[in-house]
Amino acid sequence: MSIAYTPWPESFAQKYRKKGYWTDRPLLDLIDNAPHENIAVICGEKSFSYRDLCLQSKRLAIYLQELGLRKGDTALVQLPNIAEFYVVFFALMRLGVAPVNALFSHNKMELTAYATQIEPKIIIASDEHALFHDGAFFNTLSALSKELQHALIVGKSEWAETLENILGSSTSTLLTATPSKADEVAFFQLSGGSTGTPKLIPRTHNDYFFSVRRSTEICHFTSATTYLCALPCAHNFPMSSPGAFGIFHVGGRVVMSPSPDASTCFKLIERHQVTVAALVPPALALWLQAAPTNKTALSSLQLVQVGGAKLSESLARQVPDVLGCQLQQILGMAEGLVNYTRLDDDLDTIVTTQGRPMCSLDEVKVINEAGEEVTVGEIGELATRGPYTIRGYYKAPEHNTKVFDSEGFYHSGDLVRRNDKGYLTVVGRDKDQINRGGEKIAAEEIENFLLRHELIMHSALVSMPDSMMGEKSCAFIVPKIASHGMKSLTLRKYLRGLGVADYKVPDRFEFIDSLPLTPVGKPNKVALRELIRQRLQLTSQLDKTL
Ligand code: AMP
Ligand code: DBH
Repeated sequence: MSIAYTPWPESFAQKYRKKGYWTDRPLLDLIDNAPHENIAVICGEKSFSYRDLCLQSKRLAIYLQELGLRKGDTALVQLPNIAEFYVVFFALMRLGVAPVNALFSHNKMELTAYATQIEPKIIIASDEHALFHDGAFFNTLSALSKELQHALIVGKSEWAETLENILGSSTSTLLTATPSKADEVAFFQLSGGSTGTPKLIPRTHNDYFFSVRRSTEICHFTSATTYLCALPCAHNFPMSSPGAFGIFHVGGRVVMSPSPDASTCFKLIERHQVTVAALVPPALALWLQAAPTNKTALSSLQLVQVGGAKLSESLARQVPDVLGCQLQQILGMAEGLVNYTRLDDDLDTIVTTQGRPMCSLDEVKVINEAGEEVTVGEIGELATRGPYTIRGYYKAPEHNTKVFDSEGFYHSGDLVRRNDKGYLTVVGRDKDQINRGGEKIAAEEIENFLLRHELIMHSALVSMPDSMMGEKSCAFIVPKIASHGMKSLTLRKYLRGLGVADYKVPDRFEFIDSLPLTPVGKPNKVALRELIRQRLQLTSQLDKTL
């Protein structure tokens, strides 16, 4: 059985194959065809050669095959930045089992939402995450999802089988399974989303492999490239732009970092002579602050890629001098389209744009509210289709009719300006999402959680400006009664108690008597954003005068 997804129309599929973009090879080739002696991943004091990745993923695949996992099944995976993330990923690829790779910061609510959608047969998680210290959460999930029968823990566990145990034991069983077909779903990416339920993005081998391959060409990755994976390894950016998968494709090295903070990363860069790092803007800002006293540690660094959220021109301009390396801006999305500034672009292009699409068959429209294309330099919404941009979210027919038009273009909700050379600059957003330094928060999801609170009548989540993160989140709350007694602290505790990921808990709560409304009666978020901006300005003025 294969996993359902919205396919590209046959005429497009033919075009992508003819051009050599789709090669009908499985993602498994990324490690199976790599030079086996090379070091693939360095993680703490351990290093894994490509041979290690192949053997370990095979051993795990045999175990999973014996458990009864079959092509077309799904898995829910949640691991921190460790080499085993790739062992697990490629083991699942060997069987044609499609994982959702949840972020390590995700919690009960997110994992439950994913499990409900994919009905996984297995959860593969880490003992480092509190949810998996015992079997309670697994039992709750398996009560909800009847397919869920197995758990595997990376680390120590008293209630589930461990990866270490499996890799340490021998077997005489042969691996008989084969990967899913290249035009079938390989795995699910996560969408930052703007709706109540987080949407899943089915990615096929063909489309993802192309995006990885083309990215390595644009970024000049070779077997001599050493890449620092400091962003969450499951995120599309460090996975595929060109990310760890790009490194595997060329036989280079990935160095895992548990966090993007400057002191951790600088030590790893120096120790392993890292040449490329990928960051979100807030992490870059911290690196720029820390770099002047650590210049020698960074001497191997050639390229810093920045994406996920808008990078200010002033920070961008500091990169060459302060970090002593080149900057590349990336506007990407887990739905597909990735734009890169090119390594040989002039400095102005690199610091003022977020790049241009990676291939000639990426079709990009910049459109006004009537859906008409605007002229060069004018602001409009970015809509796109192409060889690695999905045609529909997983099992979301209603939402799909809203964000994919009749020609198959994905309407990204990003407001951009395109210059005469096709480079895009992000100027805003027309989707109900907060981009908290690269971490996306769907407003509706949090509003729904808040509405479950017995003392809350209405809620609206909006972005507020923040010098470090670019944006933070502010929840406007209309209480049901005047004597509600709610405080920010109690609401934070309430959301954490529900099991919402920490980064989605609002940074600020504002209690008001009623929400301003638009003429059609929806919460007027433009007015609310303006209100919080003014309040913040007032507080900072007061701070200055005191
Ligand atoms: P997602 O759909 O969750 O993968 O998030 C992708 C979104 O992140 C894009 O649609 C943009 O809104 C935002 N994004 C990614 N890269 C950049 C960037 N370089 N500048 C501004 N926004 C970005
Ligand atoms: O934000 C993103 O989703 C993103 C940013 C840079 C992305 O998916 C990517 C590169 O591939």
